[in-house]
Amino acid sequence: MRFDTIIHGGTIVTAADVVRADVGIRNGRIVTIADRLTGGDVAIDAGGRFVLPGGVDAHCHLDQPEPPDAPADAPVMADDFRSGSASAAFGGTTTLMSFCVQHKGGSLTAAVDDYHRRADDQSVIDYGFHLILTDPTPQVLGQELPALIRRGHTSLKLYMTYESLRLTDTQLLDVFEVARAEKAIVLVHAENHELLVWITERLEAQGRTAPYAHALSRPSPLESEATHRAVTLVEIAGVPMVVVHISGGEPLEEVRRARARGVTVFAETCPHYLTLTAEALSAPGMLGAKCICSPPLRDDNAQAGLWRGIEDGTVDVFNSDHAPYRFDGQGKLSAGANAPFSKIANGMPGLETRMPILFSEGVVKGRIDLSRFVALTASNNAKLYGLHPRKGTIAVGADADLALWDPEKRVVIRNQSLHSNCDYTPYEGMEVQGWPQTVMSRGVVVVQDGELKVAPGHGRFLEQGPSSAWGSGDRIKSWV
Ligand code: DUC
Ligand code: ZN
Ligand code: ZN
Repeated sequence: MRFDTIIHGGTIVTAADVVRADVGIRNGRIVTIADRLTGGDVAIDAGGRFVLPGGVDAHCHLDQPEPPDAPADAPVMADDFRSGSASAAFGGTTTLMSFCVQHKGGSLTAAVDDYHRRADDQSVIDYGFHLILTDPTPQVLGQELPALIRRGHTSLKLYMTYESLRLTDTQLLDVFEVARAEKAIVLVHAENHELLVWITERLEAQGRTAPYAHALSRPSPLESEATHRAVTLVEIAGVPMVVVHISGGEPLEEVRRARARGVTVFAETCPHYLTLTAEALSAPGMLGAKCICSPPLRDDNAQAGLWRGIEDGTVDVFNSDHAPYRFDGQGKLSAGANAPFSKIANGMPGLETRMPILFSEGVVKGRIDLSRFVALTASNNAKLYGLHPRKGTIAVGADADLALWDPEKRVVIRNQSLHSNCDYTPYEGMEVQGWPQTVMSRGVVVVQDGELKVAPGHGRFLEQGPSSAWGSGDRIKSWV
């Protein structure tokens, strides 16, 4: 058999196995996996490295527009699909899922059309869109949403906080009802809005507006309560849910308890919650603003709880929540050089460093094995968001999206070596072990030895199938 490319001399890692084998690629797909292959137009020597499925980062924000009525000084995202996707590829990720936001008073379908204009012909890796639904009007619930889910947008993100994005519990239930009818999966940002506004008002009245106070304004019980409430709502409505960006062991416990009683709920956490604490918000001057995100960074105990969840299988997916706002210009401090924490854009960059950080802190430090690493960074995302088995695994028929991973390579993370347009990384100076040497998307080398090898537009839009969470039948019970 002839192949366009063969990869030989590597060790293939999937979420199930670790095997020494060669990979044969034709027309962008994996067509053979065998002990020894010859006959490739191109032969790539993996040189004993790991051959991993390219990462699937199912939580990143790229070129996300602000609402039309946002003030002129509203922050602007540093990365569009061009820079964001390149940054992802340099860190071993070959599929990204970004968020297409409907603004209140606007059409969801129009938001999707606009987001295609922002993404198409820009990305260097394949990409899909979760839908952020903020205004569940009868038109949106009755027509636009069902049509968009049938067009392959089978995942919806819903917010319980942020004035411009949040839904009430009743609205959440209305959306869940449609999600159930159309077999979509929901991603929920779980924080108790009224509680955090109430605390923020008191902190501001006391003059405590510096970045460190952001963490005080959103304590862990407020996230646990909202997680518990979200679980209750999806349990009643009968729809699968991913609780996104879980910040510590306490909210994770709500997921554990829900699962134990049979609720179909999944857990996501992110690199910053595993490696940074709220201490980072107390950096001199306004530097702590770099690490403002929501839910906020917490403490060692919360981190230890998350690691337990990574180790025992409670955490399903590990995503960056890349939300890049520059420290200069119209970014983090767009509302002023000494802006109160409540006016500082939430989020930090992380697409490029996501896989190296989990490999280094998880695999190298002996907390998880290689297959669990692949499950967390690629396979589980592909399954949950209807992209499996095309993405997230190494199997005959799958897209040849691969990362040839050097497990020995040590890198001191420096923003100047990363490829996002953000002007800082929260991991500046952190040493990691493990970095991809070669990254391929549909059989094409995208990154090789630190160089980008494809032009924007290589990446294609991905229509999602139904989430694996729905299984084969009606096993998710509804109470109504
Ligand atoms: N929180 C979010 O909800 N989204 C982007 C980043 C963040 O910190
Ligand atoms: Zn969120
Ligand atoms: Zn996010």
